[in-house]
Amino acid sequence: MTSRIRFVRSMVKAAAVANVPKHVDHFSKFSPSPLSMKQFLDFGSTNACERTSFIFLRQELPVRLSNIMKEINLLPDQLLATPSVQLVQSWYIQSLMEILDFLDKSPDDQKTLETFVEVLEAIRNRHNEVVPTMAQGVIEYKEAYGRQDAVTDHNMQYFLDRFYTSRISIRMLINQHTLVFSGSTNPTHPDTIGCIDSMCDVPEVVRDAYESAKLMCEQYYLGAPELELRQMNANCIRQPIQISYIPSHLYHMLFELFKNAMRATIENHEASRILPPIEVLVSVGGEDLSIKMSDRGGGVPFRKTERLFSYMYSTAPRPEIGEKHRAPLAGFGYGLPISRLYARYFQGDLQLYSMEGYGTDAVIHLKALSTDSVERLPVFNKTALRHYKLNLEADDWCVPAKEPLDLTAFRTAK
Ligand code: W6P
Repeated sequence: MTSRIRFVRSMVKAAAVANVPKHVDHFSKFSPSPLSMKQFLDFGSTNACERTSFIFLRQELPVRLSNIMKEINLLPDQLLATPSVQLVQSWYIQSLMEILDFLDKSPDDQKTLETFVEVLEAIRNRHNEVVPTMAQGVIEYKEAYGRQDAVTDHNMQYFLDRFYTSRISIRMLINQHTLVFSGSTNPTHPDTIGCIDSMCDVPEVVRDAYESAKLMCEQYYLGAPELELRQMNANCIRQPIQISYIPSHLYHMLFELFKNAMRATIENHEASRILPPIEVLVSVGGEDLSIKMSDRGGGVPFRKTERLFSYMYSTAPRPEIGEKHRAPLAGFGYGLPISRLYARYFQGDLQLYSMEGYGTDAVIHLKALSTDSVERLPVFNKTALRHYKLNLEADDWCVPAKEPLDLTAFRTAK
């Protein structure tokens, strides 16, 4: 390449990047359009139309990207300026530009549709390392400012919950389009459409996740608690428990919970020979499908349970090579907060009920009906903006004093 061509290309690229804020302003004025499980399934079934999906995504992806890019821009300067966050931001800019390229392309051109799939796959790969990179940004911020105050923790939590939810949703859209329209259907799993299983067998995913966690656990502790699995289908007794869901999301949540439950169980029973089993109950009614996982791992003090979901508290520098042997079951990275986002993404939740001294119940609530399973998405608006603007005010609950109040001063007043 001649230096002149290189120069012209770099000017063209710089001009495109300079235009990005305008596009972000434009697309962030739209609210993201949450899809229901049924809509996801329809995109991939008989009346699947790649053209329709293309036209939807070339608008919806810029909307979702721009909404969250607005919030990235509102991060405190000390965090926004870290190399890690700058890198993540450059990925978002690049990906947005690549999708915007399709706005003036014809949806009737087969070549356009093919290129679109390739571009989406490239975007997905570009963003693979977003979670550890953002975690690195949080580490850099903590090292530079050493602050672990409640306000920073709250703001960080607010942003990262929204940011990671947005990321989950964008990857969901990309996965569905690329899986459904890159040809082959999955012959072994006729009920799957893209990454959704319309007959996801929940107890089966529980057993899969248990077996993987068990293998890891046995490697590091030379043993693992047993699984006791019960199920209750209140609609039709003794029928399998199946819902429309993304098996990989469910597996991710359960695997994380099993790792934590196993570690707690083993570390709480180091002295004795017997390990109490991990009990899992899967129950489905008219509205909810709930999964309760109970361990007898000694529990966590109530005061500390919120921290298990805190990005700020659970961000520690990645394990050194030397202490690698403790890493896999160590947990308490971003596993729990992100698992909770997966549950909430389709209107469910993940909660921990711990009783210090005994053990912990972790409960995943999912929607049993595909009509209730609708994406839960962040939207950038005035309410969101307020969260970033004013949070430096005094708390509206008293701070307990360290020393008891001296009441004698009041008694003398009579
Ligand atoms: C614990 C801590 C924890 C977190 C998540 C799931 C289960 C458990 N058990 O002791």
